[in-house]
Amino acid sequence: MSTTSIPSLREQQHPLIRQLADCIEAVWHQHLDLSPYHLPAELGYVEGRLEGEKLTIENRCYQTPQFRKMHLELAKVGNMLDILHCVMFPRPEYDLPMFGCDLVGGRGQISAAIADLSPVSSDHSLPQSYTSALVALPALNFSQPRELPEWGDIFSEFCIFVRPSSSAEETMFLKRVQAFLEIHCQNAIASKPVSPEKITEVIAGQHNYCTKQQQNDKTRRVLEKAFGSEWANNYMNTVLFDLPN
Ligand code: BLA
Repeated sequence: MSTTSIPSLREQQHPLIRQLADCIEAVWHQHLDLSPYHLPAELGYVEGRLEGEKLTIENRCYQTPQFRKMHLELAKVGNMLDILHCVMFPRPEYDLPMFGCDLVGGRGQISAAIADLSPVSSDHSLPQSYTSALVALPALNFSQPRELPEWGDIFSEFCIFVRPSSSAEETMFLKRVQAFLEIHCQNAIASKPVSPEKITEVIAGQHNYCTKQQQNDKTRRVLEKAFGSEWANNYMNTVLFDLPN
């Protein structure tokens, strides 16, 4: 284990992952009032081994008045697997959706690109201000859409889950994530705290989101193989998808 991270993983990642990481941080810095968020000790930068290859994980984490945790993670397994994972967890006092994004690639090709603003209300609808902004975005056509797994009922009708098949499609994905983030940040800073009853509903919605994401066996398997099942379980439950209080 090491606490230094030079050179940054970012320079070694697939170009789309690098561009998306830069884009996410640029939008965050531009719109939000960021403070550091401290991850559990020893989990900011981690190294393990997966099938003889080195697995490196690099985390960046912030918080703001509206978000209790904004997590951007880059991971790399030798030359086999490049991963970007990002989740913005709103404070439950605000009725805001969950922004989530995952990019998984290897050997020059991104196999999975997913991004969404996922609802947390009990009727599975987004706040009206989000819906009106999202329906106004142009419809996108990707040549290789992917099927969501069973636990994917948490995602909204605006979710994009594709295998980008050209650099034009990679750019289309990048621009759509940027639009999601801008809509999200603008709505978040304009939002007002909600009633105690609504807070209870938001917590339940975030709880459901995290519990479903913890069922992603593909993520779990990568982490288990490199670090063991206990470590993987702890990492998924405390860093990737910790439950709100
Ligand atoms: C898929 N996630 C995957 C896959 C891998 C990982 C290897 C399979 C890729 C493929 O099928 O082409 C691995 N993802 C990781 C690892 C980390 C990670 C190791 O983030 C972290 C260290 N996952 C998320 C978030 C979303 C998400 C925030 O972390 C969505 C907002 C979704 N990832 C997601 C989905 C799949 C996936 C839906 C496809 C799962 C399936 O097909 O069963």
